[in-house]
Amino acid sequence: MKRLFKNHYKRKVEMLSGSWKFLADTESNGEVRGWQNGLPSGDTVIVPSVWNNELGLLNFEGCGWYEKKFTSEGGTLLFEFESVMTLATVWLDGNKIGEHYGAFTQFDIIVNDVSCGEHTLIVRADNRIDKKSFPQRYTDWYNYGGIARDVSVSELKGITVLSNHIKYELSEDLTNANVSSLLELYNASAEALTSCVNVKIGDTVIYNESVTVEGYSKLSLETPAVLMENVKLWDTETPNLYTVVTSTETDDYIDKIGFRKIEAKNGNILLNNRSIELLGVNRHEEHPDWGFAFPAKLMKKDIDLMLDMGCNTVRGSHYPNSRIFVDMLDERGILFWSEIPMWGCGFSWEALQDPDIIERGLNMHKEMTKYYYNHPSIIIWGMHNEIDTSKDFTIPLTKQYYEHLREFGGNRLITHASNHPLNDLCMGYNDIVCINIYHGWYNYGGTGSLKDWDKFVVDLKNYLTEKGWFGKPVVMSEFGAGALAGFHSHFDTVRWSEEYQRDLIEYCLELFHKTDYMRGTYVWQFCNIRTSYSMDLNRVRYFNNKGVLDEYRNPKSSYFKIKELYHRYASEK
Ligand code: ADA
Repeated sequence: MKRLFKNHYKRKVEMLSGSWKFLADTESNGEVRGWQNGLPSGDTVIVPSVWNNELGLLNFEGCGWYEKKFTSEGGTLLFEFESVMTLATVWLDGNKIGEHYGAFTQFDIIVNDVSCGEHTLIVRADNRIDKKSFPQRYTDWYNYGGIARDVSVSELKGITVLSNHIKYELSEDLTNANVSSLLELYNASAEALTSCVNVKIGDTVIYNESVTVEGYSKLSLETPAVLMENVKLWDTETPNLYTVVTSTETDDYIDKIGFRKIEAKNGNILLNNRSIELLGVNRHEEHPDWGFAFPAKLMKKDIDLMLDMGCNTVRGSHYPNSRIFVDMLDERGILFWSEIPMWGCGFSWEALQDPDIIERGLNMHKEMTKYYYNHPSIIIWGMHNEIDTSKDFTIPLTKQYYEHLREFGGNRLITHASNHPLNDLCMGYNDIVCINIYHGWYNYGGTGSLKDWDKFVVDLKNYLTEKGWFGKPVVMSEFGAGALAGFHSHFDTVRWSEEYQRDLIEYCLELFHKTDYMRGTYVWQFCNIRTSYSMDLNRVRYFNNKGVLDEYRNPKSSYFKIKELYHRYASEK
């Protein structure tokens, strides 16, 4: 898998990115026709990519078949898929080796006893939407299909390291850390084996023991806690990272961690015991030319733009982002909010009570915490976004997700983005309260004017007080307005003008910044995005035009206003 740094020195990893054969299954019967054994024909495409960018396939919803030939010494192979949209089925030399649901989380497949020589890997990516889909049909982003992030194949030898979560607790004064390691090992040979397993963080060895693993089996193991003294903290100004090398006699796994503490306390968000105001934007990892197959160099550009604007945080709305993007945030000291694509009004009341859907959401949380655990930049886990949290039946699923993230998600703040701020029943399961509201753009029973915000900040305080939740830090996780880049007006009431958007965002930011119980803002949104055709209403050009940059990253007037304000707020510290 592609990271910002080398992941393995001992393990032989081959990236399968590059040219693949592709065939759209317009009759949805490729399997009956035996395509799992090899595609009868096809075009050459470059993976990662989404097929919608190929001419003629913009609106294609169905199965896209991909074929890649590779050679290997054989033995035990590990296939890693960072993102296949949305239901993936995988065959190796005609044998089905795995299936995975969910467009934005990684999945891995281990195959034993593979022969030496040339092999055919077939992936069927199915982006059709049904009643159980995440997200559902009604969604405010585009339903792309394809292999959108990297694929790799590795040869596993002996006892191997599948993952290593570094758990730590910092001392009160944040100088020392009690560190342990949650290891997942796999024995890639048929017989039981014993190997020395060594875990090193920076120069400190925290584990070095002999471990036995049964043949072709996994072993989870938590190492005893070790005290690391005088640790260098990870912070926004000084994003100190430590390299973690986990090795066995035949394998290794390299990752990065940072030591930091995040807390919600007395109405404040504390990073390393210091109160911070979150100055952020919502960002989709999307581009009109590449869809969700987002190039790394554009990730860097987006980060440069966010820093220029004065952001110290970004919300990965509305799904886990590429690992390499989160690596970049780790390196540059930008705080990240990561969530699963359980998006809003698309989920009907019936869907929210469907055990399969609830389970699917839980599974996505499991995958998110599994793969993203070590990233210090992730300070917030988002459970869901704008589902109907005013109903009793949403409480148990929220509780379940909260408990999972609390137990397995490390030191992070847990929340959901609520568009029911004045009758939400789930905020008890929030470390911070996060609100999505669009006064001044959509009309929520108010006047549709900016002045509705003044009443709102009073009403919200009253509601939270009445429910006993006042004192949890409040973050305004979405607000904004559409603007067509280049459309200007002398009149500040002309919707879709850059001025209307700029003035609305300025009004909101100034109000929220001076509201003592609010501790952060995420403007909706970083840049315009292509959206689904089911969102006709208000979606001129079939884009969500609320970006402060257009989809090609050209700034609108609001970009400069945010830059002025965020830099001012940061200097007031
Ligand atoms: C919601 C949602 C966003 C986007 C936004 C809008 O709050 O969470 O994904 O759709 O509204 O632009 O209306």
